[in-house]
Amino acid sequence: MAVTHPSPPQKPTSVKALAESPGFSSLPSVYTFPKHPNGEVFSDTKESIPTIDFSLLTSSNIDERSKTIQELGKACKDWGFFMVINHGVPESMMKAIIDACGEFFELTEGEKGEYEGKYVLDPIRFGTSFNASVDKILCWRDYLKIFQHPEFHSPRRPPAFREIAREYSKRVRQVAKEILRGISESLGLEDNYIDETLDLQNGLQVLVANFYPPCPQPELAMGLPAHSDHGLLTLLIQNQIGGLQVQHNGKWVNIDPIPNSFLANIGDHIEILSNGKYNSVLHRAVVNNRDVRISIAMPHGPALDAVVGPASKLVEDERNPPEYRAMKYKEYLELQQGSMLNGKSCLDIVRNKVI
Ligand SMILES: O=C(O)CCC(=O)C(=O)O
Repeated sequence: MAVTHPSPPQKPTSVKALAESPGFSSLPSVYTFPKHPNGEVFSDTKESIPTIDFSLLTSSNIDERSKTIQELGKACKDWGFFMVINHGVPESMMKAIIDACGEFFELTEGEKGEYEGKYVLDPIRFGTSFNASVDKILCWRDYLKIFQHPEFHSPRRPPAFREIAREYSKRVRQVAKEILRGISESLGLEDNYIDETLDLQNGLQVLVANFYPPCPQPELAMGLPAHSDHGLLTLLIQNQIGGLQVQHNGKWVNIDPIPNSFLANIGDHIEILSNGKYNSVLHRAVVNNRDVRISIAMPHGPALDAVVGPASKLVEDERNPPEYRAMKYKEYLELQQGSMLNGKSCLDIVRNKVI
C-alpha cells in the first residue's frame, strides 16, 4: 500500500504573498520572535534625535559651517543617528523612488523571483527576511537590494525604475559625501580624509528597499531585528509610516522623522575608522497590522577593496591604542550579509579587546 506523506510546508517566497494569501490570519511560528529579543526597555521621555541642517553644513559662512560640524560630531557621539534637513533632494524625487520601489514589490512573484540573489554581493537581490537561508526566525520583511555605485544596476521592471533610481542615488551620494566630509573634520582629520583613504570615488552605494506588509500579530513579529549597518553612513527615507526604533542609552526610542528629512546613521566602518570615538548604533524595524510600510535605506561604504582600520592620527599616542583590526571592506560585507542579523556581532570580530 502506498504511504502518503503530508506535503512539506512551502517556504514563502515573500511575506507579501503570505500576507495576501486567502484566509491568512495568524502568524506562522517561524515568524515569532522571542518576547524580549533585545530587552524591551522603552524610553519614557519623548527624546528626539538631533537634527542637522545640511544647508549650514555646506554654507560658505565659515562660522555657520564650523558650528554645524560641531553639532554633527556631537550627534555622532551621543546618538549615532540624526535627521538631515534642507538637503536639497526634491520631495518629488523622494516620493518617486518610494513609488517605484512599491511598484517593484507589486510585480508577480515570478517577475520578482528573476532577481532572487544567491550570493550576498550579487548586484541585484530580491528576497525575504534578512538572509532566509540561515535565519532561524524569519523577519516580516521583503527586500530589494541594488548596487548603485561604483557600477549602477537596475531591475528592468517597472520601466521607470532605472531613471528614477539613477537620479535619486546620484543626489543622495552627494549628500552622503558632504556629511562624511563633515564627520572627517569633526574627528580632527582632514576634510577629505575619509574620501581619499577609503577611495570613495569607487565607494559602494546600495539601494535597500524594505517592504513590510500589514502583519496579523505585529507584537510577535519583527521587520528587522536589532542591528548596526556595515558601511560608513546610511541615509533612509520611508513612506511616512513609522516603525524604526533606535537604541539610545540602553532604551528603544521610536523615531518619528520630520517629513522629507533623511534619517542618517553611522555604520560600523565609522566606528572602526574613528577607533570607537563614534559608535554605530543598534536599530530595528517593528511592524503594524494596518499599513504597508516601505523604507529605502542607502548605505554608503568604502570601496570594496579598501582595507579599513582606525585612522592613524587617532591612534598615534599610547593612550589610544587601536581598538579594531584592519579588514577589507568586501570581506566584512560578505560576513555581515551572509550571517543572521545579530546586533553588532560582526564588529566584535575585528575588535581587539573583549568587551
Ligand atoms: O525600515 C527601517 O526603518 C530600517 C531599515 C534598516 O535598518 C535597514 O535596511 O538596514
